[in-house]
Amino acid sequence: MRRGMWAALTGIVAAASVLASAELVALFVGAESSPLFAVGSLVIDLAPPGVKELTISLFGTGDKAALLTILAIVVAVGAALAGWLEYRRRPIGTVILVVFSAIAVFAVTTRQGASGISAVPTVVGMLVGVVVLNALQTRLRRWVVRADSAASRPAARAGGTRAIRTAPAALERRQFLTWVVVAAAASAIVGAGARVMNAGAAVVTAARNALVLPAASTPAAALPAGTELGITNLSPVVTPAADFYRIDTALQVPQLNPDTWSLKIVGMVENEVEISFADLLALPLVENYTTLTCVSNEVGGDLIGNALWLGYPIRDLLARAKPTAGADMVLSRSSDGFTAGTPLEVLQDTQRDSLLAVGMNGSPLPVEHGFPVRMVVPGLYGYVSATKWVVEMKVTTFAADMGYWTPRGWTALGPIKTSSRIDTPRQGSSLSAGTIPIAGVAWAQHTGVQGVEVQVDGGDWQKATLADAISADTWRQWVLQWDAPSGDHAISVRATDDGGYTQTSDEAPPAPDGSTGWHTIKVHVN
Ligand SMILES: Nc1nc2c(c(=O)[nH]1)N[C@H]1C(S)=C(S)[C@@H](COP(=O)(O)O)O[C@H]1N2
Ligand SMILES: [Mo]
Repeated sequence: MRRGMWAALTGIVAAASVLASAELVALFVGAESSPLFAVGSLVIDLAPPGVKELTISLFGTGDKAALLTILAIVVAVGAALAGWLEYRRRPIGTVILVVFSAIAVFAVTTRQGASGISAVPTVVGMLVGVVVLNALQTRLRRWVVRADSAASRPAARAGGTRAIRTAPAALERRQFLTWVVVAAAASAIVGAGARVMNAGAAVVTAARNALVLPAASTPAAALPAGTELGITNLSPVVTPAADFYRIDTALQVPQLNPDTWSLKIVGMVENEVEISFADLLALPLVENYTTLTCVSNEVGGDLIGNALWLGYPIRDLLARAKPTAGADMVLSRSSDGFTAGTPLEVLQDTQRDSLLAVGMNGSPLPVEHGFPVRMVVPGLYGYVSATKWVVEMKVTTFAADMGYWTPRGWTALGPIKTSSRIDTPRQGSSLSAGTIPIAGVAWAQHTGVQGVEVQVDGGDWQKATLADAISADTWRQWVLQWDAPSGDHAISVRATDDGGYTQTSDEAPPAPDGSTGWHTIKVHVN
């Protein structure tokens, strides 16, 4: 009887470890991949109408809590049974655990918007659970074996050695209990912590989904027809948010609730300003296309993307705060501590729409791109300007302060270097002879791209055809129709900006202030 209860306990602790490790992994895969609520939702969806009405009439608005309590009881009873059966006969309990997990996998992967990766937390949880169950059961068996053998030994003969003979049983008992307590405590702490964080993330995702952004009072002009060349494998002129590169130091994407978000402007200002999300949305917002680029982008790399941003001009907020004489930098800070140092004059420039952005391509910012508010500054690399999850702007000086990357080997100022990339054909591709479009993108943010030239096998530079520009703040597509002779070829590209600068052939790595050199690809024409 007592043994049966200990065995049942191993099942409950194993189930707790399944849920705890699934919650932990869900922190990284996404809160919606947590099996706990997915199973709850599945039960709600599958419940016949009568049952639903009954629970609502019984528990009223507490119906969700009631459902979760019932679910917890079902899981606990099932787990206890699994532990007990595993003890009676291996591996029945393990099989039950796997079946329960499979139901949870079904629940998470059939949710709306789920993908295969949504199964990962539950599968990891299941594996941990199997290991925990078997480890605890092994300990329990050892204890039982020792205890039984001690009990079967005739007490009379043992005499003085009896204490020594029973010692192993006590030792095994203590070991078993230690394992149970450690596994249970670890599951409780890790599980509760991760659950709180996942619940927070789910709240933020729900707030984002419910958010309807106001229309811009100064909308962007409609995209000119000629900005898109329509060539296969050429990057679209506007990058969908889902394909937009992502760079940040956040191990875990910060989850900021727009209801409690605020931005403070502090430091060398006459008036400190604090603005809430609602205040921000009530201001006249502007829209513009800006191409973001990461300083770490290698020649030919893909750490660049163009989007339509909706936001409030930072210069107008700074005007309220009134920076004092001598200030030359704004140190913006994100909720997770990242900072960027941006020249004050760039943010105050009336010719440049530096935004406190709330929208990306017509939707609220995706959480991983800075929800609810980020900075977007045309012409500067992201590390000195594009703070996501921004919560503070400190007006200061370059002499007094440094952005996150400056003491780590990157320059304090980060204007984007004029550059260009070949998107098609791909490096190393094998093509059939004939006319082949060589096409790509070129950028010189806030200066503008004047021309793009292509060179084949070190020959003359040939002028590519440029797509229409959206603005000087965005990249531009280009194409050259190439009569491809058979053989091996090297193709290079270079851009010239509106300042008259033509890309240098000198190759420089990204550190400390951005890569240079021509993007060159090799192809084979049959
Ligand atoms: N909070 C925060 N914001 C950040 C960063 C970061 O690490 N943390 N990285 C910056 C860098 S280096 C770049 S290139 C851009 C990238 O923005 P994206 O991820 O939306 O493309 O964000 C900038 N903003
Ligand atoms: Mo970056």
